[in-house]
Amino acid sequence: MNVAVACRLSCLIVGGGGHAKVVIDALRAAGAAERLGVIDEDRALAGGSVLGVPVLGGDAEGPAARAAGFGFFVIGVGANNDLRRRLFERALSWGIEPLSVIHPAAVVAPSATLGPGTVAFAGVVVNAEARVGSNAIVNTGAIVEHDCRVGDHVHVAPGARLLGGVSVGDLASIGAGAVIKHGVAIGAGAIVGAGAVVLEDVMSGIRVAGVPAQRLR
Ligand code: JB3
Repeated sequence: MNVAVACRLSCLIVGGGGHAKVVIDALRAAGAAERLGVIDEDRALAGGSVLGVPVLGGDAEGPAARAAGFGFFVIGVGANNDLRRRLFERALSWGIEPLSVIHPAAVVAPSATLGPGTVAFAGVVVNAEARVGSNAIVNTGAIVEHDCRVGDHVHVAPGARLLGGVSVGDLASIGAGAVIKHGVAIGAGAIVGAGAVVLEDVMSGIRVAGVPAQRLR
């Protein structure tokens, strides 16, 4: 696992919007900001910058960025887990490696693991023997408690709390401030609404919201 620590490397951020700004801040706070570049499909951003990081162009620039020495990437798009997955696979095809980013104000237990490309922002706690997959977002202030199993391309939104032993399938989204009760399983691609309190398993692809959480039709 390549973790952005106090070392110097060249990292491409794929997507240059709001989520990318938090990624850039976390990379800088982790002291891994020798050289950063953004690629974004919005032509209006080309030639500009995001928090002072130059926008190199769109995804077509990926191979050229690799040739120019960008050896690592983080997905900077936050809003759409399936787009994040596609961009993650596209960036891998350029021959660059996903970087895991842990903000210094995050607490990740030594026995916990974060997969490649996963980000843990300020105020996050990932507790003992929790496992988070690749290209996941553990967003600001979220808690992933002991023995949790969080899949690939999952978004745990700000302030969400996964209690002990919770499992979350690939591509699922856990909304801001949601609480997932101990041992509950959230299926792949499921969506848990902001502020929901989930007391029972949620099947793959199902949307739930409310206190206690109920299926949304
Ligand atoms: O709620 C929080 C704390 N964060 C949200 C985050 C998780 O999701 C945030 O408030 C936003 O709701 C959202 O952040 P994101 O994904 O950065 O949204 P936005 O600010 O709209 O920026 C998305 C950027 O991705 C835009 O600049 C798009 O042009 C760019 N984009 C879209 N498709 C792409 C692609 N960039 C590349 N390189 N490739 C694409 O295919």
